[in-house]
Amino acid sequence: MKNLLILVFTGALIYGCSNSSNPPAATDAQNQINENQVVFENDMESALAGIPAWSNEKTIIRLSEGVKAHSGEFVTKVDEVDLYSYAFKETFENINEKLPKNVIVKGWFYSPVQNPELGFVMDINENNSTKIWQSYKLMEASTSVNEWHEFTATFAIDQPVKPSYQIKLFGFGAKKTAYFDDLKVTFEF
Ligand SMILES: [Ca+2]
Repeated sequence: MKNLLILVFTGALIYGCSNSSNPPAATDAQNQINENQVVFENDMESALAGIPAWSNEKTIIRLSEGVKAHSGEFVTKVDEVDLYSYAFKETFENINEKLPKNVIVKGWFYSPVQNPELGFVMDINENNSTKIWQSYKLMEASTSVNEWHEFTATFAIDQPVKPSYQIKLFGFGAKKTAYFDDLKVTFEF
């Protein structure tokens, strides 16, 4: 009985420890706000565990020195090797029964350099053949470097799409380093 108690206690400790270093996926929620809105949020903290509808985990990094993450410790990074960030990637039929009219991406970016090509992209494709492609420019000449900036990219889906089409949403750095954190994707129907 004593052994069993120790075992149970150790188990609780291990569970407690792993739980504190890897917070539960509460912030990776998909929320059906109402019949006209579905929201996906991701703060990158649990991204390495693999979250449905998100991909490109190799760009998720833990920031330890210098730049601080906007939330927690984890962000997604683009650079000369990884041109595209961690991405939301899903087919329309897996998001809702209806097809979206608008997609709104809110998030935060951080760039150590002026980068006029830094953008957030919506790519809608059929079997990897692009049907709609839009990029939202993130930096103006007056945008400060080495600081987190909030952005809101609104993409109108103004051409016919099919339920089987896939949508990808990601940051693009044109081979320069930048970080993204705390993405919130809202589909409006
Ligand atoms: Ca984070």
